Amino acid sequence: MQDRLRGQWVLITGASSGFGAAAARAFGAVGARLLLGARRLQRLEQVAAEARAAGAPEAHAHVLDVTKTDSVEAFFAWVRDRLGAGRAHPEPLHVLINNAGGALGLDPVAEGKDSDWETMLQTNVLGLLRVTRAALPLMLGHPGGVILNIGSVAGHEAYEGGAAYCAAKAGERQITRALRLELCGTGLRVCSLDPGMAETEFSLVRFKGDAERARKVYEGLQPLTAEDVAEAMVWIASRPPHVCIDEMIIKPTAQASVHKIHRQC
Ligand code: NDP
Ligand code: 8X3
Repeated sequence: MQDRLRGQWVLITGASSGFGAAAARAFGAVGARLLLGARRLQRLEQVAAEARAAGAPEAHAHVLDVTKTDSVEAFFAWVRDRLGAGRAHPEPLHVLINNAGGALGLDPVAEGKDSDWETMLQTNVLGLLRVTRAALPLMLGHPGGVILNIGSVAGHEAYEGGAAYCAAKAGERQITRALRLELCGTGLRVCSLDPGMAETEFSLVRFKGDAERARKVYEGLQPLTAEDVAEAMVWIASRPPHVCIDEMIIKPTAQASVHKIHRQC
């Protein structure tokens, strides 16, 4: 089944760490060709090298800030070049993974910071929209393509201190559903993969570099790894063209809900 991805072009946003970096290696291992974007170019180039070492015939990196329309447009000009724009038969983009995002802060609304709220909505919601708008012309007319958006359990359940992040990920779910309706009949698939607790740089970013606070989030339980989530991405993207995984929730066994977590300590 994963042979279906061999030679296909897979674009991953937020590929410099966590899920995106693990996805680059996992898609590389099944022979996909990769287009990787994030703000930290040096990290991204290192991930591209790892993906090639894992088996990717090609893995290219380019700086991308999904919060800025100019940056998204420059990134897609580069993508079109990689796909052979200008040639008689440019190649299509087969898989788009909208993964760039994250949370900032865990403040209750009463103490919330405009800059945190704005960044969360810019990356998780508006960034996803901008990237998808730019990618669609490269996918339409090529049935079987996949748009895979990374949501979260936070889009399903609210928690204290998570108002803006939960709103952003609920927004991602609704964008996914709207796109699924808009693209019905094109042969393109639109999917949401919604993970629970996974140990990446997510909490380090949320707590603005406070490594001790980030570590405590996962204390006493076995969280998901980035590789667990990347494996699910490869599975979703490698279903036969008539199969669309509309939504998948993936959580650590110890996490029954955002509030019900079994910790052994
Ligand atoms: P990481 O912090 O490890 O990775 C986040 C990635 O997003 C980085 O590559 C970062 O790259 C990129 N990114 C952030 N802002 C931007 C931007 N403005 N433009 C382009 N890229 C950006 O966290 P995860 O891997 O855990 O997070 C990946 C996705 O998964 C996010 O959408 C997150 O909300 C979601 N998620 C995470 C869960 C978890 O528990 N870890 C659970 C559920 C969902 P750079 O800084 O180089 O730009
Ligand atoms: C990340 C998972 O539960 O911290 O999306 O919101 S959670």
